Amino acid sequence: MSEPVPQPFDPSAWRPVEGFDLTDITYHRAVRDGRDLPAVRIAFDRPEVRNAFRPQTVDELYRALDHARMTSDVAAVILTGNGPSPKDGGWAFCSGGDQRIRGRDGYRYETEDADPLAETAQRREQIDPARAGRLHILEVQRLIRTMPKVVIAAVSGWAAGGGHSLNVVCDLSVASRQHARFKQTDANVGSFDAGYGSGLLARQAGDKRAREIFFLAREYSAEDAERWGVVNEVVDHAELESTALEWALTVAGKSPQAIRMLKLAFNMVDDGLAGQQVFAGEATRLAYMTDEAAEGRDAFLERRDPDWSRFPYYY
Ligand code: S0N
Repeated sequence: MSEPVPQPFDPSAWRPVEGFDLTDITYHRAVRDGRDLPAVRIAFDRPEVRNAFRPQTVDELYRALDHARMTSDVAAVILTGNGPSPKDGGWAFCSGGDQRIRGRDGYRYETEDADPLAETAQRREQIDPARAGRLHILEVQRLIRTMPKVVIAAVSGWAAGGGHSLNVVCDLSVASRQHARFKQTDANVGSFDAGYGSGLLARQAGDKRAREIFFLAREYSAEDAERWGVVNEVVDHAELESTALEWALTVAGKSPQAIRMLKLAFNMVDDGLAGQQVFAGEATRLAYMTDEAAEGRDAFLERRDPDWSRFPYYY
């Protein structure tokens, strides 16, 4: 008898988020004693291909992340990969773009068993020219990066290619000691994440190490990833999601405004004017709450000169 596979996912701790018709990911809200907790779990659900993403996957991922962004009582998002693979028991966080359909992003699978390479008339009809060649995983990266909430990668298995980059762009990462493995395969398959996937990796691991990870595409372990700064902590596989949830709830115990400002401040130094714009939007929102800003607005509406005398030039 083989050992039972330890499952990091505890179904009793989560309920499916309603209103989503999903095929490629799962989306859950944390619950305890019948009450919602301020954390959600989004998981790739294509374990038979090491959780590679196709356009449908990316669309679903974006929708779930954006819903989490706009849900006001959600403080943190856990991003992970379901497993194990029904084929061979392997685990994956995400193995990046589905190489069978890369560059053919206009394709929409109607059935799971459709041969992605078969150029049938029926398949050609499924092409949406508006979507052809879309690299919209980068939109997901930007959403993770700019959403004013903490996104935690729970690396349940392989993080390869675009999946490696997704781990890099998450705010915090916890990795499975037994199953997490890392490999930046982009250059093996003629692909290159020349944005966050390489730039932030160099920030995290150092420039030489990041070049090694991309140029040599060697496999590295969860312990290596922790030592190099690509993940925060390595835990036993069975404890992966309970650890991620504990972190999410710890974040939820902090001041929401402070967490928002901190995340956007961490980003700003690397994100140029785009980062400044996101940070500044939050600063403007805060400024609107002051009596000083209200005075400017009211003076305009009341057709009088503003009276700034109550507001100091120096704090
Ligand atoms: C992950 C690896 C290392 C795991 O190896 P292992 O454990 O030996 O498993 P395999 O036997 O290789 O795989 C099991 C089954 O899963 C299929 N599969 C695995 N990965 C993919 C994939 N990415 N696409 C399609 N299928 C995949 C295998 O074929 C196998 O299937 P069966 O059982 O039927 O034989 C190893 O699998 C591996 O190296 N995978 C490929 C990793 C990779 O190169 N990914 C792509 C890298 N590039 C990107 O991700 C770029 C995409 C992207 O993010 C992007 C960024 C910027 C701009 C555009 C894009 C874009 O969207 O393209």
